[in-house]
Amino acid sequence: MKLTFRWYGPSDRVTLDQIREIPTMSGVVTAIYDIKVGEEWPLDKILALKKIVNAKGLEMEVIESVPVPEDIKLGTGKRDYYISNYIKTIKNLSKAGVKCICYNFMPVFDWLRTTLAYQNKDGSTSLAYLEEDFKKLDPKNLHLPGWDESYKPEELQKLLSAYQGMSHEKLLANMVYFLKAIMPACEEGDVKMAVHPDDPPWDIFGLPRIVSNEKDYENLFKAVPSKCNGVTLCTGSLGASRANDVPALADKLSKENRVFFLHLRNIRHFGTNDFQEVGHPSPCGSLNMAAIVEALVKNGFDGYVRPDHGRTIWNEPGKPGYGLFDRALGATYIAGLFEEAERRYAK
Ligand code: DNO
Repeated sequence: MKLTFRWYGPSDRVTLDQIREIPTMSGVVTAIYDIKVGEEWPLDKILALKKIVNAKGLEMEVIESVPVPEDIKLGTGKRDYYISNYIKTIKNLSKAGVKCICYNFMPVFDWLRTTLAYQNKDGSTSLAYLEEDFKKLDPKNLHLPGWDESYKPEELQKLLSAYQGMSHEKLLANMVYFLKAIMPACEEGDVKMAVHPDDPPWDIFGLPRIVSNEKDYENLFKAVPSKCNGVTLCTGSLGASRANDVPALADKLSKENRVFFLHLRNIRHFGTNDFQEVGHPSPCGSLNMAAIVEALVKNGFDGYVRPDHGRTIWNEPGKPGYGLFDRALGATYIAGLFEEAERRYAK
């Protein structure tokens, strides 16, 4: 496996110099953030970013994310235009040596929490989802923590009404249409598409979500069997649902060679649907991290791994979930889990 770290580009408070000092770190997972969703990423911009990363001895083989425009998810008349741009971006990324693209297919919203500063007993804070607070949210007047408010309220309303009547089947058909169109470029350029699961893995605000569980993955791979169609296995996202057995999913998907990228983090369940993010080690939460890693390694997993959201610890300022300290602790824990599993299953 290759251990990587998410880096939000040159303006990230966490620097490449800090990242490269984390033991066994191979590279960063990053993106170009100043291009409008749906537009082509020019090759020169990609190469300029890669140069900055490589200059520090780090690789840039994974992009998270190339966002999928809502027109593609909705299947509007403009989707073919956006798909052709997406294909151009894939080709440019491939030319720059990118091997894996993480994306999601969640309508309107990406990950969703009700607080970014859940108070832990040890003094740290973390992201959490509390069902009771979620029920109080009004999609017509939304101020979600972490939500970048990229839509003006009237734009959001327009978008939400465009999704009126969108079924799971229709959304899947739109995803399949998109994937079938881009797979030839991926196969030619050896770029793996790794869909991130829905977070949390259930429908929200009446919007369908279709990358939430084993059945969803079955439908997806049946419809688009290409070897470049795979997943970002995000343990914290999938694990937020008690119905998902994450080690079993890791086993099944890696046996099928569908796991290209791994987001490792732990969560703790409480209540019915409530969960909070915790430190990475198994004893901190509800997931068996060692069993997940073991399942993957046993099946020959050789993809990219990154520590996912950390808690805010040691009063670190900055982006909740994406500070340096707790993610670096997570990285060394992950390196340890892999070292042991790889030793045990060495061929
Ligand atoms: C949250 C991330 C997600 C992820 C996207 C992929 O911290 O894991 O925002 O990057 O869903 O498109």
